[in-house]
Amino acid sequence: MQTIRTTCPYCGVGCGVLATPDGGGGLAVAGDPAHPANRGRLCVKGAALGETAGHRGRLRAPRIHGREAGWDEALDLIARRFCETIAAHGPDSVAFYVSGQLLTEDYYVANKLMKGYIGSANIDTNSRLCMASAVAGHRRAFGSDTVPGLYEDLELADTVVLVGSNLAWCHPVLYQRLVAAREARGTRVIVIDPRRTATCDVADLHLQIAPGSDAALFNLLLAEISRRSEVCPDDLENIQEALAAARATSPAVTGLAHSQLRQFFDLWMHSDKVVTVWSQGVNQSDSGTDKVNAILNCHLASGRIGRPGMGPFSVTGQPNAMGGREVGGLANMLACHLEIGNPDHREAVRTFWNAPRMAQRSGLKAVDMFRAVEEGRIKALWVICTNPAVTLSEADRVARAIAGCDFVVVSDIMAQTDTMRFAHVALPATGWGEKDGTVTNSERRISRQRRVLTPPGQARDDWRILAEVGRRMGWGASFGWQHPAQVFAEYAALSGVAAGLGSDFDISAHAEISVAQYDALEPFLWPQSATKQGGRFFGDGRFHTPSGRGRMVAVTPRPPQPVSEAYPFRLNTGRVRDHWHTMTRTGLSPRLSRHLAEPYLELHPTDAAQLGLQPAALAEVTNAHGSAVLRVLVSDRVAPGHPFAPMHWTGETAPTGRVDALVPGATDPVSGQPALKSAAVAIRPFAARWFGFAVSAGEMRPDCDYWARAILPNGVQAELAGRKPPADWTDHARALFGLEDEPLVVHDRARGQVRLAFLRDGRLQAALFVAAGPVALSRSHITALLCEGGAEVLAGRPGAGRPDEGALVCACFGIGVNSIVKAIASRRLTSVEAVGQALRAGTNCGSCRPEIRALLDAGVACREAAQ
Ligand SMILES: Nc1nc2c(c(=O)[nH]1)N[C@H]1C(S)=C(S)[C@@H](COP(=O)(O)OP(=O)(O)OC[C@H]3O[C@@H](n4cnc5c(=O)[nH]c(N)nc54)[C@H](O)[C@@H]3O)O[C@H]1N2
Ligand SMILES: Nc1nc2c(c(=O)[nH]1)N[C@H]1C(S)=C(S)[C@@H](COP(=O)(O)OP(=O)(O)OC[C@H]3O[C@@H](n4cnc5c(=O)[nH]c(N)nc54)[C@H](O)[C@@H]3O)O[C@H]1N2
Ligand code: SF4
Ligand SMILES: [Mo]
Repeated sequence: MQTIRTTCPYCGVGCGVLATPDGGGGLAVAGDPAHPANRGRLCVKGAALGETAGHRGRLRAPRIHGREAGWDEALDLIARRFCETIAAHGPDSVAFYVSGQLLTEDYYVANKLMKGYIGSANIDTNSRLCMASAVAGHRRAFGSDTVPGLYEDLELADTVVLVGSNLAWCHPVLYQRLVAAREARGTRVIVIDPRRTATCDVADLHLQIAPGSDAALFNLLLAEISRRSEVCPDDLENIQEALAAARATSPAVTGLAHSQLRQFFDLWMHSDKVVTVWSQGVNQSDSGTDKVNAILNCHLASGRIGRPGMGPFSVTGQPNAMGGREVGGLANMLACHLEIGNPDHREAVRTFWNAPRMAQRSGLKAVDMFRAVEEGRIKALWVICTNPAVTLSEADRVARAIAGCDFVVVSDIMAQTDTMRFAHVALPATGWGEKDGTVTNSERRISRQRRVLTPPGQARDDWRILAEVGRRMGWGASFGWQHPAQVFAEYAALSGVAAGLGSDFDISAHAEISVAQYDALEPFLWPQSATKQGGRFFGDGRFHTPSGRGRMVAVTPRPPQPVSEAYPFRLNTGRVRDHWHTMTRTGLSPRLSRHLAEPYLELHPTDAAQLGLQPAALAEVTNAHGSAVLRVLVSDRVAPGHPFAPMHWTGETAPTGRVDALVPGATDPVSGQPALKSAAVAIRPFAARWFGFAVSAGEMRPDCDYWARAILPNGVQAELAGRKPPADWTDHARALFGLEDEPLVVHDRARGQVRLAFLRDGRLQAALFVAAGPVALSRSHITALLCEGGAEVLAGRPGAGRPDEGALVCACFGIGVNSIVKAIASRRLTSVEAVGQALRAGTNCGSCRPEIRALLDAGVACREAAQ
C-alpha cells in the first residue's frame, strides 16, 4: 500500500506522520523524517495512531432524536430550525461551539456561516479554555496575536524557562528536542510549576511556586532586569508604569525562598538567549492574561525577542489551536487576525464574503455562551468536535444547560460521548485519517492532513456538513466549494486583503492554489506572500501596535480566589502522558490505557495522613458545584494543600471522575478563559464498604457507586466500589458481565473477600475480585490470564514464569515498573541508556524516559541510603 504524508491529530507540536494503510482498515504509522517539527520522531500517542483509527464506537449515520435518519432529512431539519429560530428571536439566539481539533477549512466555513451569513458572532471554540489568555496577552503587547519565535529557538537558547507547562507529557517531541539540545550544549532548564512533574526531570532549577503567583514572579524579574540596568529600549510604550507596578510587587506571595529567586534571576540574566515557554499553568487562570503580559514584559524590556534562541513562546495545545486563531474561530475575532471591533476590518471581510448580514460585535465567549444556553437566550446550539459536558468549568451545570436547550446538534466521530447524550440531531463526522485539510502548529507552520482511510458508514467531512447547511439556509453561491483546496484558496485570498489592512497573517501566496498543488503542499511557515517568507517576528523592534512600538503592560498581581474553611484544598488539574482529553480516541488503545487506567487524586503525604486516606483508597472530593470520587495517589510531587487530578475521565469511562464538575466558572476578565487549574474543594474518605476489580473478554456494564473502565488487548477491565454490598455476588457478577453461566466462586467471609470466575471451555471469560479494602492483586497478572488462563486466576498471584510487570512505564514495549526497578537493582544500571540496552524500555518513542530517570534516581537514593 502507498505511504501517505500527513500530520498527527493530537498536540500542537504538529508532528509529520507517515501513514501506510494495510488494506484491511489498519494503519502503520511512523514519524516523517522530512517534517521540520519532528524530523522522524513520534511520541507514544502518535505512535499508537494505528490502534485508534478504526471504526470501533464510531457514529455511522445521522440520528434524529436517537433514530437513524438520512443526511437530507437531518440537514433540512437543522437548516429549518436555525432559520426559524433566527427569524423569531434574531441571529444572537443561535450559537456554534467548535474546536481547535477542527481543520482550518472546517473552521473557515463555520466562521463564514456564523459571522457573515447568520449575522452573529456567537461562535466560540474550546480554544477559549486553552489559548485565549495567550491571544489576549499577545494582542495587548504586540498589537496582534503573533507567536514571535520558532521551535529551533528552544535548541539555540542557553536558558529555557518552562512556566506552567508539563512539556515532557504534553508536547513530548518538542521536549525531546530540548533534551537533545541540553545534552549537546548544556542548555539550562528552569521549570516553574507548583507540582514536580515529569518535566522537572531535566530541570536545573524547579521553582515550586505558589499557585497563581506567576505574574508576581515575572514582575520581580522585571524589576531586577531594570535594576541591573540591562538593555531597556526606549521605544516601548508604557514602560514606566510597568516598572512601577513591578517594583511594588512583594516576593512573599510566590512562596519561594530568597535564594531560589536569586538563582532564577541570575540564570535569566546571565544568558542572552532565553526562551520562556508557557502553557496552561499560565493561561487557565483568572489572571491568565496578566500572567502572559508579565512574561512578555520581561522579554520586551530586555530585548530578548524575535532573534535566534530568544523570545516568549506560547505552546498551543490542540493540533489546530493556532489555525483556529488565524481563521477567526474566537467570538471576538474575524478571519485572518482581523478584529471584529474595527469597522474597516468588518467592512473588508463583508465585501470579500459578499456577506448579507455581517456580525457587528463580539459574540459570547464559551462560559458565557453556555450561561446563555442555560437562560434560554440561545435556543439552537451546534457543538462540533468538542465535549463541553465534560471539559467546561461547572460541567454539571453546562450539561444541564445543554439538556434544556430547545435544539441541539452535535457533530462527532463517536456514537457515544457525554455531550452526544443531549443531541437532538447527531451528525457523524469523518475523523483523522479520513479527511483532507490543513492545520497550523505552535510555531506557525501549516501542514496538510491527508486522507488515508475510508470513513465508516455515511460519515462526512465537517466543512462539507457546514457548507451544506449554509446552502440549505439559502446561501448556495457562497458555500458552493467542491474541494477543501477551494476553501483554502479563498481563505488565502482573504489573508491578502487582511495583510493590506496591516494584518501579520498573510498566506496570499496560496490564493490561486490548485487541487494538485494543495495535494502536494509541503509544511510551510507563515507568512507566505509575494514579499514575505516565514521567519521570526519583532527582531527588528517593530510591532503591530498603532505606534509600531511594543507595549508593556502594568501588571498588579492578583492572588487567585482564596480557599475557605469549608473547602480548604486548592485542586489543580491537567493531563496525563498517554491520554488525550476525554479519551474518545486514546481510550481505544489498550497500550495507551495501561499507563494510568483510572482517575486519581495526587495528594501530599501530610494531607493524606491528616485526612486518614491510605494509598489506593478512594477520596470523595466536593464543593458547591459538584463532586468526584477519585483514587488516592499519595505523592510528594504535589505540595500540601494543592492536590492534582487529571481531566480525562467521563460518564463513559468513570462517571464520578469528571473533575470539571468541581471547577468554578470564574474567568479571566480580559480573555474570558476559565480558571481550570484552581478549584477550592473539600476532601474526605469515600465511605466504600466494598472494592472490586473486574476483567471481561466480553461486555462490562458496571452499576455501582464508583467505577472506572479501561480497554485491554482482549477485553475490558474495571475498578469498582460501592457503599453497600449487593445481596448476591453471583447475581451482581452476571449482570456486570451480561453472562448467565455459573461462575466458580471462592468466598472468604472472614476477610470479606469474594472471587468469581466465569470459564468457557476452560478459558477465562470474566472474573470479579471483591474485598473489604482496595483490591491488592496484580492487575497485569490477571489481565494476562483473560482468554488464556483458567481457574488459577482465583489464586490472584502471578505463577512461576509469569513476572508481574506492575504499572506500565514503557508503552511501546509493554515494560512495567517492576521489571525496570529489578533490572536497575540487579544489574546496577545508572543511566536511561543502560536501561534501554537491558530492556529496550525508552528506546522507541522516548515518552517514558523521564519516568525511567526518576526510577534510576530513586534506585540510586536507595543504594546510597543503604551504604
Ligand atoms: N498527553 C497529552 N498531551 C496533551 C494533551 C492531552 O490531553 N494529553 N492536550 C493538549 C492540549 S489541548 C493542551 S492545552 C496542552 C496542555 O499542556 P500543559 O499546559 O503542559 O498541561 P497541563 O497538564 O494542563 O498543565 C501544565 C501544568 O500547569 C501547572 N500549573 C497549575 N497551576 C499553575 C500555576 O498557577 N502556575 C504555574 N506556573 N503552573 C501551574 C500544573 O501543575 C501542570 O503541571 O497539552 C496538549 N498535549
Ligand atoms: N479541569 C480542566 N478542564 C480542562 C482543561 C484542563 O486543563 N483542566 N483543559 C482544557 C483544554 S486546554 C482543552 S483544549 C479542552 C479539551 O476539551 P474537549 O475539546 O471537549 O475534549 P476532546 O476529548 O478533545 O473532545 C473532542 C471531541 O471531538 C471528537 N472528534 C475528534 N475528531 C473529530 C472530527 O474530526 N470531527 C468532529 N466533529 N469530531 C471529532 C472526539 O470524539 C471528541 O468527542 O479541555 C479543557 N478543559
Ligand atoms: S508530540 Fe506526540 S502527540 Fe504531539 S504531535 Fe507529535 S506525535 Fe502527536
Ligand atoms: Mo488545550
